Amino acid sequence: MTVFVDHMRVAVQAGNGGNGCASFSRRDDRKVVPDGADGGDGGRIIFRADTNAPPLVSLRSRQYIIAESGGHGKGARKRGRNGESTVIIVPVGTRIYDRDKNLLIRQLTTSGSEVVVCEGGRGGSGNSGHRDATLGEKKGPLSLELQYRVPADIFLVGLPNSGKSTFLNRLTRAHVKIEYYPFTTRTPEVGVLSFSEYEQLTLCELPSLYAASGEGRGMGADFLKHLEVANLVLYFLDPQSEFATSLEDGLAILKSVVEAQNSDFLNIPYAVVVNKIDIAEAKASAEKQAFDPGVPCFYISAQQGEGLKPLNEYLKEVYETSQDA
Ligand SMILES: Nc1nc2c(ncn2[C@@H]2O[C@H](COP(=O)(O)OP(=O)(O)OP(=O)(O)O)[C@@H](O)[C@H]2O)c(=O)[nH]1
Ligand SMILES: [Mg+2]
Repeated sequence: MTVFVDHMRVAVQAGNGGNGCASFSRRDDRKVVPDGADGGDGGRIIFRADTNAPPLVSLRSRQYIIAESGGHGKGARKRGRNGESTVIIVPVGTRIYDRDKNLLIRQLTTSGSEVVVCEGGRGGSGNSGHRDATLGEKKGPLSLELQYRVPADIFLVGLPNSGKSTFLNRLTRAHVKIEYYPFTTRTPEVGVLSFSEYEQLTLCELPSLYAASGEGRGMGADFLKHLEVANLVLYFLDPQSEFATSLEDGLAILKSVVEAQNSDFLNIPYAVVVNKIDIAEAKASAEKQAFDPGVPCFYISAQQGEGLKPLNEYLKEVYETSQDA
């Protein structure tokens, strides 16, 4: 299994400018003239996001990335060649920070978007045209922090074994592993829900939470930082869960773990999904409990496909609202 890494440090350095050349040649009329050419510019460092990029962890083997320097100028007005720029392909959802300035340089949110983080050094001037020959500009290292946030619209946050993976697999083309035991999903899992060819929402299942997650147990809470980019959270509950005494208790547990991570996350719009209503006892127990009437709540069976229509319609509305925004 590949390790899921959501931050990485790299140092980059643009290419140095090539030196300008001091050279003289004798013309046919025997006059000596300067003919040294300019040095080429150094290559730039560019980050480009791509949906097919390898995960951030693949940069681990490239922790110091240097672009090519410009060639030195030569006599007879031969300009040095420009250095090749280095393009670093990163996953969509990568944010690039300048570590020394503690500054966000860019958040790459769409495939193909790119940013030049370092311009190459300028080539020095040659002495042709009676200028002074100068050295090329030298570039130093730039220390960067890359952070990755799963680029999803809707996040599934729930109690262990509540059926998040079953739901994700049913609504999207994801093939997430489903087991009868809890904590099967150990890293964020993504699927795309398509309403039509161009109308899509990305769903992301986060590893399960339970009461002790708030005290740092398990790893579920650590992944909650991905909610920074969420438009909607679906809280998943199972009426017969061994991890809560009731549906309300389950929701309270989930919200308190989320709040402990970042209280702003409680302001993200949310809906509650009560799953497994194909089990008679689960359905009966769910019917006895009511949530705050202001909270959209859906009773479904992800396994049997029951109750999915209203939830689908709700998600479509969420999609349409996000397009208007
Ligand atoms: N009866 C019934 N069982 C379900 C339903 N949805 C999921 N299950 C079962 O519940 C178990 C857990 O399902 P998952 O989809 O893996 O649940 P999860 O929330 O992703 O769980 P973890 O990621 O492992 O914490 C599996 O045995 C599923 O087959 C449902 O609607 N009805
Ligand atoms: Mg799962």
